Amino acid sequence: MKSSKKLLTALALASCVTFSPFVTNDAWALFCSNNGGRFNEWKSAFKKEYGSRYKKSTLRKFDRVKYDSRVIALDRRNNRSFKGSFASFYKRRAGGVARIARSKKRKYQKYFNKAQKRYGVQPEIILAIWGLESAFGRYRGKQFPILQSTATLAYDCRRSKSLFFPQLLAAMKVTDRGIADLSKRTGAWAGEIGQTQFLSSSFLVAAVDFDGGGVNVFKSPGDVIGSTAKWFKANGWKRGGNYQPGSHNYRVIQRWNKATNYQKTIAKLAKEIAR
Ligand SMILES: [Ca+2]
Repeated sequence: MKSSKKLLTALALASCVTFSPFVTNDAWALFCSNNGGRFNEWKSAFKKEYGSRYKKSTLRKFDRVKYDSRVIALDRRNNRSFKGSFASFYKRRAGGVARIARSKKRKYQKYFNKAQKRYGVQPEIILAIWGLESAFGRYRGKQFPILQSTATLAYDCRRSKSLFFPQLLAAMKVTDRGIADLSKRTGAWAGEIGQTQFLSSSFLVAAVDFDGGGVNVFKSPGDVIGSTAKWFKANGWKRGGNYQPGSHNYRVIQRWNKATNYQKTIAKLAKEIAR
């Protein structure tokens, strides 16, 4: 349990990590490796085993994916954590966010109204997450092709079975359905999608077009707001309910990110935004 907690904490640091009830034993059908030597062999095995689930055009995109050693290096190096006091974490990550959040709330009021009406999720929850994950889309950091990062991590032995293999199946599905071409789109090194940093399995459930023109959680605030709200609804959010620690909705927040300091930060920051 200790190592499992550690990896979740470490991963969470990459940015937000959203976990869906997407557990599968599929990965047992494939081998894994801790270096790139057998990546092409693994890709062939993947296509043989799972290729029938996807269109030929999606499989051609998968064919072009390369083993990304930068991603593995970052995964190995990612030993920082959410440890330390909540107060210092909150100050570092949430300081000054509420003021900007309130101006974003005014600016995108119509989408927040729509999200609240359709999914029952209060604006301040979406704003807290949007601010923490990407400073409302201003922070991008170093970018990596999403399908490539996800495939590399799914092939790597450390977390392939527990986490990234299901993410690869979901990333392929997201691409296959035309929701977003994850062979072209880029994100943080662990394959996160858009301004609230969805993992693929979460995005598959949550993606919604809130402002026309297709789903674009990379650029469109309306789609970021709608999709994030939809994720909360899909994970059991009670319409307009209390979300402080101990409440039902707080347990939904706990599904968004496994790190305690992060969960508490979302609840406290949301309250501060709503004040
Ligand atoms: Ca849109």
